[in-house]
Amino acid sequence: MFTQDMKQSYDENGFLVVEGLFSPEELAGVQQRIETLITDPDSRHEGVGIGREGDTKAETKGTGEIRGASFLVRFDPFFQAFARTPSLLQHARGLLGPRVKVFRDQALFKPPRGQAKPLHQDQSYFLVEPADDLVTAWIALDEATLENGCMTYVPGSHKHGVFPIGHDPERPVHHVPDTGDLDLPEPVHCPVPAGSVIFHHGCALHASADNQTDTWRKALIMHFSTSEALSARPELNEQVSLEID
Ligand SMILES: O=C(O)CCC(=O)C(=O)O
Repeated sequence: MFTQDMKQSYDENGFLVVEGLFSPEELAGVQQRIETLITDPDSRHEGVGIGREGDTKAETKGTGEIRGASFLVRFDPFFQAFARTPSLLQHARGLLGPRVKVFRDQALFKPPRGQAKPLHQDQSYFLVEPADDLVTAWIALDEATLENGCMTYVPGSHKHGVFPIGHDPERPVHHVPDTGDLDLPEPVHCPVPAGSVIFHHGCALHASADNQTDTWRKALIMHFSTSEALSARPELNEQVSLEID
């Protein structure tokens, strides 16, 4: 059940960990679908994209293990039904208000020994306005641990808006937030069991480390916004994953 204490904690920290929001039974179908996608990427619905470990570097693009997917919710009715799970929507509406949509969706699988996701803000890519109207629901499909690259957040970082961005020549697509001389707190690691959901503000600085294990660490990610919010990047408004309210 969503409570006002949860909202208060989210407002203060910029993220909210909800353990066990999905039961093993609710999660089983999604886990199965993702296993199939990983073993047979060609089976995916038309429109669903896949990314590979090499894609973050121009010279290795298209190589390596499957690292992620885009638009499962937008193009696959199975994932649309999952996005409408009442307990998930109750939390999204509790954080955003009564009318929400899935602005965009993706999945990040972090294969065995897979690479880190460096520190970033979702809003530096999505530019949804108003800036408070984007909440990411990061859904753990496996247990996420310190060893396999659980999510890590800088508490309170969402209060500073979208930081100017720099670029890392090694990772051309990645936005590197420039936090200047701000004295931000140490990042907090958030290990969670499968079925947990971490909700984070679109401006919260977050990252995940390398997967140092021989097993996958998979997550489905839904970026919720209020129904009326729009991105300053008009092309993104043409690609909304799922209108809900
Ligand atoms: O799953 C991860 O490791 C990173 C996910 C992420 O950056 C996000 O949900 O915005």
